[in-house]
Amino acid sequence: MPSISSFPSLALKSRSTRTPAAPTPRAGRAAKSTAKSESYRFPENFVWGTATAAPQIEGAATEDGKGESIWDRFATIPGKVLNGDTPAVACDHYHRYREDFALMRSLGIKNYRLSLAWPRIHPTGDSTVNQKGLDFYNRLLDCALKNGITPWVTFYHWDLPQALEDLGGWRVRLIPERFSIYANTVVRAFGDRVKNWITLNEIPCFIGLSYERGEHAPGAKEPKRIVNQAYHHALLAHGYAVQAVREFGGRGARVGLTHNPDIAIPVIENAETIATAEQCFARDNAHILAPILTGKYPTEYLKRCGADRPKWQRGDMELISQSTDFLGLNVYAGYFVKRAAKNESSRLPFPPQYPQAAQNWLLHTPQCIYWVMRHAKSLYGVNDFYITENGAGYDEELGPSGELYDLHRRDYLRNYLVNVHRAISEGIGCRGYFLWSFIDNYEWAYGYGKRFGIVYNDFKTQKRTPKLSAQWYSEVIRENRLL
Ligand code: PNW
Repeated sequence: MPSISSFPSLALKSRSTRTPAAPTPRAGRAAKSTAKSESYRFPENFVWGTATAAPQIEGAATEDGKGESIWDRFATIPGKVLNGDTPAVACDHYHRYREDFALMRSLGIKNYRLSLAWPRIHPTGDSTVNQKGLDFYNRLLDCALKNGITPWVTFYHWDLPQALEDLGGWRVRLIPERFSIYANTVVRAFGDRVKNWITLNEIPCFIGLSYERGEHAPGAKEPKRIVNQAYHHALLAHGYAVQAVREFGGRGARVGLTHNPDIAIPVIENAETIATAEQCFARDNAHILAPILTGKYPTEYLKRCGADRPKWQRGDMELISQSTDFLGLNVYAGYFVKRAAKNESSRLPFPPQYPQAAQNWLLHTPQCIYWVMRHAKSLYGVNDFYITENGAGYDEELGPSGELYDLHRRDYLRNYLVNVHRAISEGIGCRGYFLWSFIDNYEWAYGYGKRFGIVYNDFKTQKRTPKLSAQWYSEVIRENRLL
């Protein structure tokens, strides 16, 4: 089992090798400075974790009966993914999960958000089950638990079985119905060991980027009416997954959606700008948060859609808005708003020199992680949040002696966590934080070019090397405070 100390490049010290601080003669001063270093402490039961997703790390794309996913197909279309990278091998986690859990354990990571590959379990998307797919996840979950790692399982992180895309994909109502079969299968199979379930990852990405903008699999550019209907079908899938957990999840099972909202940040924190930001937040997320949390599409949203509004059937809104146990939030970047005169936009443009990570949407806006929870609490009364993703991607290489001092990532993460702490200190119920990602992985249309991991992966040799940020995060978890 690799321990942290088997990665000597960062000279990581385990707790036992630490020398206790020597008593200082100037006791008064020392006491004061110790008190100071206690700032940014997190609540006792705060959940610290890391996150990944099946299609981004597993590989083994055609092994043991796995069916083709829309990402397996999309990646082979020339020009769709940078460098023509495919998820066929990724981090080869399918064969290396034991080493990966050992590494996680050595870093002190006790919560792990992963997703299950639908096409591994129902290869053609109908009710036929691939036992070898279930066997794999049985082995994987057992291994995580043996290492003291609690699994947080996402049903759907974008890898639709290609066979279902061929039947119309998220455009058609058949897909949430098929999803319901899949959700039942996995909760029945794993509900004895999995108690934390996440229904869907980022509806705006797997509908908006995938069926409207054509940037993600299956690469479609549909008119508004079809897109709005696809959003509705995703909401139905969420409802079916909640139902599956309630029916088969057993004692202590909890479930929630993971959403990646557009986040308006008041550029000046005065009452009027805060109100403007909250209105923007309500409008931007009206098609997802309102139906799920209030059981209704807001009138303003339906007006905006006009003739392209989604159609729903009797019972849909009840299914969609069943009560959940938490709201998962993936938080990367927000935008600033100012008070605006009538007919003027409140949204501020980002100047060209504004700091960002290696993708143009990854702007350094740490306050957004505070405002997303404050807006959601204020608008919908939700007060159980998990940050199910937060992180930053860069172009990175190991240094000359095999180390990676990713000060850029440490700084990004720390600034966001300061804002998580602010939320908690104001009584907002943020219960946990999952760093995206445990390991560099398949970054969708960017292929293997953008690295989000706190563990570096050499995709040629599959050698894992924790970066400086892994050491930093490991100590943050151990101390339960920002360091
Ligand atoms: C999320 N955007 O995706 C996903 O949940 C992860 O699978 C992904 O690797 C991670 O964030 C980093 O990208 C996003 O364009 C992809 O705004 C694109 C956007 C947001 C989130």
